[in-house]
Amino acid sequence: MEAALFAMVVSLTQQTVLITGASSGIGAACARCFAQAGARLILAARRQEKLQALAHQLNDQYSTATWLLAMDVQQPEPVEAAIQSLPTPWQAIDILVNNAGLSRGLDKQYQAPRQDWEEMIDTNIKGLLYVTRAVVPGMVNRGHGHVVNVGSIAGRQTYPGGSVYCATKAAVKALSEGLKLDLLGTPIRVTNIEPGLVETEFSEVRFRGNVDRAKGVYRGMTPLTPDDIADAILFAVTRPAHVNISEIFLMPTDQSSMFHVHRQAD
Ligand code: 8X3
Repeated sequence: MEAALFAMVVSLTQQTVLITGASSGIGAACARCFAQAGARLILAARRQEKLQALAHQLNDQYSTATWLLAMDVQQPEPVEAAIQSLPTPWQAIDILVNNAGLSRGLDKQYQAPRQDWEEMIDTNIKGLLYVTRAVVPGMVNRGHGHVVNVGSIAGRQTYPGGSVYCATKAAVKALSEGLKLDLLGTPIRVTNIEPGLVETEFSEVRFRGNVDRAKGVYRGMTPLTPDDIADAILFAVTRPAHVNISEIFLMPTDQSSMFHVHRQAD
């Protein structure tokens, strides 16, 4: 008998997926994408109203079972408590998407407000670590799991005014590599996804609600969408169990590096 050409891909039906920062952008797109693929979702974010609206929508559209977690990843004890307090049917998390992250300002390193640094470091590095620390031991005990960290092109190239944000994403790259090293010998997989320009609330948050400045980031070019990133993550988590997609680096066709973006004139 001929061997099958392609090994069976992993099905997401009834798999439990925890997504942080699920209320908008890439997190919400992952929720929709995983829901469509049949997963059950633990949606975590600070903004509960947005999570509730998303959960209703997913239930209507795909009959998705959801559990909502009011969680600020910057707070280690509450993160630990939230994961510990999951009801029994929700405790066995199969996939963790560490998506919660933000950027604040574009000030020079020697001038930036210290508070901006703290928020980025506390969310993008320490928050990711807190959630990982709370979830991965269960994966190891059950012998099953996949951690997806949302990194960035900013973890590969540093730009003026972005040094602390870029440092946090370089840290996500190192933490992804380190987690994979520490999990060697277990079946747990780790993926770092590194998008270039994606149009989300990201720039609005960076510029504290200055919509015009935020829109200028994507002016005259076609950025990636949150759905593009969710689609790439879906690819990584549905590969056969022996395949670990360690990194996915994706950019818009209109971008070739942090410093090279093709823009049409207005
Ligand atoms: C966001 C990408 O280029 O806006 O992670 O910093 S960039």
